[in-house]
Amino acid sequence: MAIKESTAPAVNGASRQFDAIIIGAGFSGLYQLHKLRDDLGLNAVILEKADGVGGTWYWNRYPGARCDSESYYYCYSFNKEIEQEWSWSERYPEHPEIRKYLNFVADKLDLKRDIRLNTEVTSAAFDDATNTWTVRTKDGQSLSAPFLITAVGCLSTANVPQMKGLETFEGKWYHTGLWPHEGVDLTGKRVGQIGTGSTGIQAAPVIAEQSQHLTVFQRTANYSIPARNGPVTAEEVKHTRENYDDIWKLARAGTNGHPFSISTQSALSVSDAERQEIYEKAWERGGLRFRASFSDVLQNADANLTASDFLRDKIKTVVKNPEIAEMLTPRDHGFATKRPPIDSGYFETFNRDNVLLVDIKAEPIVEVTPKGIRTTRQEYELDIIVFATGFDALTGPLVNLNISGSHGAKLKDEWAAGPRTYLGLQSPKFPNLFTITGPGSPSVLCNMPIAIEQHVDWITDCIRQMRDKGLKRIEADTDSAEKWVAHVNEAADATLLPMASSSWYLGANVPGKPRVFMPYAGGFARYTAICNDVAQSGYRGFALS
Ligand code: NA7
Repeated sequence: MAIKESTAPAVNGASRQFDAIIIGAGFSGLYQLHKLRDDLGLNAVILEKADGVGGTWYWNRYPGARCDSESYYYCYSFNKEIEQEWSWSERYPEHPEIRKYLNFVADKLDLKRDIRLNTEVTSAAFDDATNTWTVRTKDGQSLSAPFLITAVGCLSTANVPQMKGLETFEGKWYHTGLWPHEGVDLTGKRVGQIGTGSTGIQAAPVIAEQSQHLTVFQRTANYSIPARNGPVTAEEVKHTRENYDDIWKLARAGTNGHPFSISTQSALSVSDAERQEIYEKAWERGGLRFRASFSDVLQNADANLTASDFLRDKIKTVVKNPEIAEMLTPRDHGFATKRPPIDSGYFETFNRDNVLLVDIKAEPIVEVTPKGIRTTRQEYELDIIVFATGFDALTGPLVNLNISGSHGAKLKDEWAAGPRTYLGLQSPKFPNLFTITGPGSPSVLCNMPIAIEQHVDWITDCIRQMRDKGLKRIEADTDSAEKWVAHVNEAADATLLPMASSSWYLGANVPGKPRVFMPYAGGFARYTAICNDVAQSGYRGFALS
């Protein structure tokens, strides 16, 4: 089947009234449209700002952009045919392949006729009298539906730091999450990269190879585990296809939606030699599974220290210059208390002659100049600045939709002190609005497609039950949301996650953002059981009418 990245506007282009409006055509929106339209028979539409499907993967096209979940489980599990027909080429899929996959799914399920591309939502308002959402778009459309579902992703609002003098820069600058589709020719260029999170760690080795010179401006040193990327063999594809039922069962039973179990033994219960051997094996295997080497890496500070020390030592063995190795060694937070990156030659990059590391805690950036970046120590001349500075995560994409709910309540105001949701699925005062992978759900702590499918299935079932019972309105109780927020905090506090002071899980990367731990850290399986229980109880904690 020929797969195109973009399609013409949807067939239902003239309609204004729907049963459900979905915002966003990434993993979440596509599956939600399929469920509502093809399972429930609803008249549903996706509104998508971009000119193609893909969501996060439509926008993130920076050099080296690929998924950190392994391809065989970074995909949908709901359709056997898709599972059996699609094959991934690499252990970690690169961004074009993920877009190709999502286009394949959209074509296979004939979703594109109900997707309005190039349609940016500028506001959404709820009318209490009619229990209807009205959504307005940049191109002047006004569409309404009883249900509004956001499928806008967690990492879709770029965080571009307000740097003095940026407008005077004579070269070009780019944010990794808004990378030009035609690519950027880095040949012969002096590139400055700001940011060493998962994105920066993926991008630096590729930029270093393509450019004349790379200067990495590092604010916080990071841990990273080798991805050990490589081609997927025909035998692996066969094995995966034959075992998908077990793979999904395992993924859903776990903490992070990955099809591997976290070890049940404590890092402190084994001898030093045994522990070293286990970490070595995990290091050689590569990938996020390293985190699962012991049961308490994220629960016990002493256990965490063993993993952190192991990874710190690895930096020393890879990076030849001891001073640079020390600059690259994280000292302020424990391994995996921030989202752990995985890499393909990140630390090795600093052994190259054309790469320079600048510690901007030791020499803070003062300003961007016409010629480059000036720190307190010197000016670095650059042709291109790459902001790998992350996102206004989880809340940014929702707040930016300009949503007003019951009696004009604004989401922006309601969440001014941090997101207040019940199960990460709904927020009080916003009836009939569902937020796929919203704050307060496992979302970014999870392999995303698994988290997305669980939310979409729950939402679809809820709408089905409302329809069957003739109910028109569902709204989370304030009390349930307060209790849920307290539980989200309690779940985070049972881990070491809140201890990383510069983590985007806490909103710490965006100046002025309230410091609240946003995703649900209690584990995917536990979360699913809570959601199922709420549904089975007749939607305890929600007001239905
Ligand atoms: P992250 O993980 O938020 O990383 C952003 C990086 O940019 C990080 O090193 C930040 O340092 C740095 N940063 C942010 N703002 C500034 C300013 N103003 N000056 C200097 N440095 C700055 O974003 P990513 O895109 O790498 O990854 C996001 C997620 O996408 C990732 O976790 C995966 O889930 C996929 P800091 O650490 O805050 O000191």
